[in-house]
Amino acid sequence: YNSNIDKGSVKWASPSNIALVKYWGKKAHQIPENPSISFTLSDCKTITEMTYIKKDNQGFSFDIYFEGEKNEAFKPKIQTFFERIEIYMPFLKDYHFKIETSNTFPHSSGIASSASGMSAIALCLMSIEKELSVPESDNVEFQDYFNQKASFLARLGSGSACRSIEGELVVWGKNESIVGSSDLYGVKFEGDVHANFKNYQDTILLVDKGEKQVSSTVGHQLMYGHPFATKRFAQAHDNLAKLKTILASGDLNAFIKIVESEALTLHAMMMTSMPYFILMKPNTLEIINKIWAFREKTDSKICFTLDAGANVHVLYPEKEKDDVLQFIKNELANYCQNGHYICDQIGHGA
Ligand code: 2P0
Repeated sequence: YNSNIDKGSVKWASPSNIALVKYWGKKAHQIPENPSISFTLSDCKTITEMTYIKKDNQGFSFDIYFEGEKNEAFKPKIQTFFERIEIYMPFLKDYHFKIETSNTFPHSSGIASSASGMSAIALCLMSIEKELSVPESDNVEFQDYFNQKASFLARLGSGSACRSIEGELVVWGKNESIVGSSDLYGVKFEGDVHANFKNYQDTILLVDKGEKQVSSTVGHQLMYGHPFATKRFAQAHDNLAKLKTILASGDLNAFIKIVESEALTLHAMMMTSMPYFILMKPNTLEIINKIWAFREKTDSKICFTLDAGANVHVLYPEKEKDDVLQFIKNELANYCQNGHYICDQIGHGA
């Protein structure tokens, strides 16, 4: 690369994602124990600007600013991330980086910002790599390389982040039914997707905005020696293969079964690990029951999924938007902290 460039700046906006088949359990080097698939979101994003400044002494350094203020809390995770990727990004050691970042969703909303945040930094680093490259390339093959390596790097920051580069559906983890799938990076789901899933909606109900008691990184580790681990990892493979067929057929009843079962299984793994823990709150269960009751009395195809937290992601077809938003406003909003929820939908990537 061209190390004569003294200074430059790049900027990316990268979205969050919500898993349909969940990643829960990993091996060394951020390799997942099972494959996962997610909807890329559209409006919930991290916006990151990265300035790089040439320095004389060897070894990378960085400062991070979150919403305009210098932030020390994020430093250790990014330090670990840079150490993991240094070998793949040889220019890192010659620069100081100023990372300025903000989210489109409210801070401490309980929405995981690691996927959008880490993917945004990975993309910035790829753009810097491109600017420093001689000669600079820009063709279709280069774009594939760019996205794949961005996803590869993002995975080393946070596993789920590797699913935030592209849209609308991304698979991460080797699985027989998905050609080209890899444990090392996310790949755009290239299978048939029925029109029922076009502009699929995700309204995120903010049940608990507080910091959760057990981090995902610790949760993943508790899958080592977990009594149900082997069965769970096999089940995820099976559910991904089934979901591939469902995405093509547009069978929304079958979609609901897989997605809700995956969410509850994720939390069942938490409740049956040692030490055990519970991230759902009473209002999480109230909302789930309300969703089930609504489905009983209408012909709605609304369903829920959960991340590693108490918030509920309400998924539904675009054509039900008016009815479901009315239902959420009337019957679910009062279970949310300060009545807050965020309307998002499936997106196209960073
Ligand atoms: C997922 N989650 O598939 C699952 C389901 C949360 C629930 O991946 O340790 O922040 O940084 O690799 O990616 C959250 O875990 O964990 C997660 P690390 P990550 O989205």
